[in-house]
Amino acid sequence: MPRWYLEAKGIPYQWVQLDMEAGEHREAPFTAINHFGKVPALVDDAFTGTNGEPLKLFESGAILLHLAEHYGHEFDGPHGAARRSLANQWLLFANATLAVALFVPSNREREFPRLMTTLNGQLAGGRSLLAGSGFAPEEGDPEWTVADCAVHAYLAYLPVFFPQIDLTPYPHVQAVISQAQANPAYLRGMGRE
Ligand SMILES: N[C@@H](CCC(=O)N[C@@H](CS)C(=O)NCC(=O)O)C(=O)O
Repeated sequence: MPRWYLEAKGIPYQWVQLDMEAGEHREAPFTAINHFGKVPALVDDAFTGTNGEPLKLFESGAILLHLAEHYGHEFDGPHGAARRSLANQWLLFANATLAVALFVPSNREREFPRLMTTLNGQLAGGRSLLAGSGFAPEEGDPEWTVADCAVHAYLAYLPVFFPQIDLTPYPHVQAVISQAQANPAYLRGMGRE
């Protein structure tokens, strides 16, 4: 997700690919960045952490919010505070609610149709999730936001991890998935271009 955002916003970055089959993510030096040994993680040397070293971040949602604030400048405008709160809401929804509904099998049957039906409505007309939240974009506001990045990225995982799931009841979700799959920044973010 963070790599899609970096690509979409044209933010320069250096990508470090770990050999996860060999367990590189569970060893030093990576565990000095994320003690839990999970990806993604970010080192941002434009910011100094509390120990005087470059700022290290883990959790995709925290990384995305950092990028959206400091590089995407999504919260600079007159409604920046509200936009930030909505970004927090959608990132927590993506990582704490949507991901759990998709990837925890015991939750999938109960939660999936309910969440997809509502998301399908929020995505109608190809609008940004912030617009779906009743937040009318103003001139200069980004139309594709960090909230869209996080939620669209999880939706785009669906055909990859669960090709058996029938998405035809959710045409707006299907449209978002097709757009992501044809989006050059998404493909670069997935390392496919
Ligand atoms: N909630 C975390 C999830 C991190 C996570 O579980 N990453 C997986 C890859 S998607 C991982 O590193 N798995 C390897 C492992 O746990 O050893 C986030 O969004 O960053």
